[in-house]
Amino acid sequence: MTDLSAVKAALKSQRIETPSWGYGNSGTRFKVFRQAGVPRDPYEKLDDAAQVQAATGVAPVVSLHIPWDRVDDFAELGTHAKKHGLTLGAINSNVFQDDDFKLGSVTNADPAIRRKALDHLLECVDIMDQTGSRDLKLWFSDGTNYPGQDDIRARQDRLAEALAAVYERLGDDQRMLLEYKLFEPAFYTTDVPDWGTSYAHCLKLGPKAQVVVDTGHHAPGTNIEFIVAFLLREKKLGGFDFNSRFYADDDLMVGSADPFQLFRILHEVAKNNGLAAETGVAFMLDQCHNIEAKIPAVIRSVMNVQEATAKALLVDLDALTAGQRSGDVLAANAVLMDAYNTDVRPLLAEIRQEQGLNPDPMAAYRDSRWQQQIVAGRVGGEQAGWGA
Ligand code: PSV
Ligand code: MN
Ligand code: MN
Repeated sequence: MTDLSAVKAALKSQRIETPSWGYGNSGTRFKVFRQAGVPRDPYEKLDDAAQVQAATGVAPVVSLHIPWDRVDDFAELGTHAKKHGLTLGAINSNVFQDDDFKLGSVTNADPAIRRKALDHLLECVDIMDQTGSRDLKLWFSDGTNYPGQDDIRARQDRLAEALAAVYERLGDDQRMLLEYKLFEPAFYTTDVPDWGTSYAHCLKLGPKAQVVVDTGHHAPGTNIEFIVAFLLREKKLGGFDFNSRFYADDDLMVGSADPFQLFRILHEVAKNNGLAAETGVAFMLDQCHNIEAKIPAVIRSVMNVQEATAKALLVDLDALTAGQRSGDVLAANAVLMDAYNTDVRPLLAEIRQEQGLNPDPMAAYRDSRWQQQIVAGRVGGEQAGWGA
């Protein structure tokens, strides 16, 4: 039997981190569709994130991307966040949008370019000191397009050297999260293509280096929940970049294409104590809302993570273990499916009411009339966007 009060407590204490870039304009390489009322600077992105927090109560942390969110005074940005009941979360580094990094950043054959990339990563740690952020998220677009283009092994050596220098610079309460991605923009080799490569580097670096699982960064059919279970067992799961995909790195709303997969992932998290704050698993979104309204899309995404988490928490672990130990394949599978097939929306509505929130976060946002306010008020200036 599951203890409903424990389930409720776990759902109330879960924290879902929203990405600053999810509030800005974005698109594909074919077209960016600009939306009215989109933030013009990082301060306004936080104002929008505050609306998500007001509607859901579980999204008080916002990830930043440097240089997209560069400001003169990060401490002041932190104060602005605090005024809105928010804190600044992971600092996402960016060594993929500078012409110098065409052939790679930290793995580039040219030592001067490697130095430039490393300096950016170290600057991100300086920013973390000012924002109070715990996590530095590292994603490298580094790789090659053609066989023979560069030495695969030498690039690993260069990567290891840069990671060690960043690791050395981290404070006692700071971590680096190494993200992997199968391909894109590199199409032949990628220098951190999979969890195994990320894990091997993190293991060598030490306890402050952990793997981040972006759910859109695998080959189709990859069993992500296996990766999650493995990394949790090794205490190397730093967090998630949640999003959803049909084909490649689609960055769609988490849980939209395959809610069952999201449930399976969160079952491994819940079962292996990954929801406990002290485990340090960061539940971040990494999404772009190209055609849908952005703030409601982030709210919907937070709700999708909550629903999958609620179902995961409802799994009757005693019955599951009994089925597994006795080799009753069908019984064990049925326990999991029973939880997945439970409609948890009334439970989540009840929890929200207990927290003094509107039971329907989408309605809460509509009723706030924030959308009308920003469409009318945010005129002039350059709207922020992916890469702005
Ligand atoms: C790369 O595809 C990635 O997932 C990394 O996390 C980047 O920082 C992010 O997307 C930007 O949207
Ligand atoms: Mn990501
Ligand atoms: Mn991605």
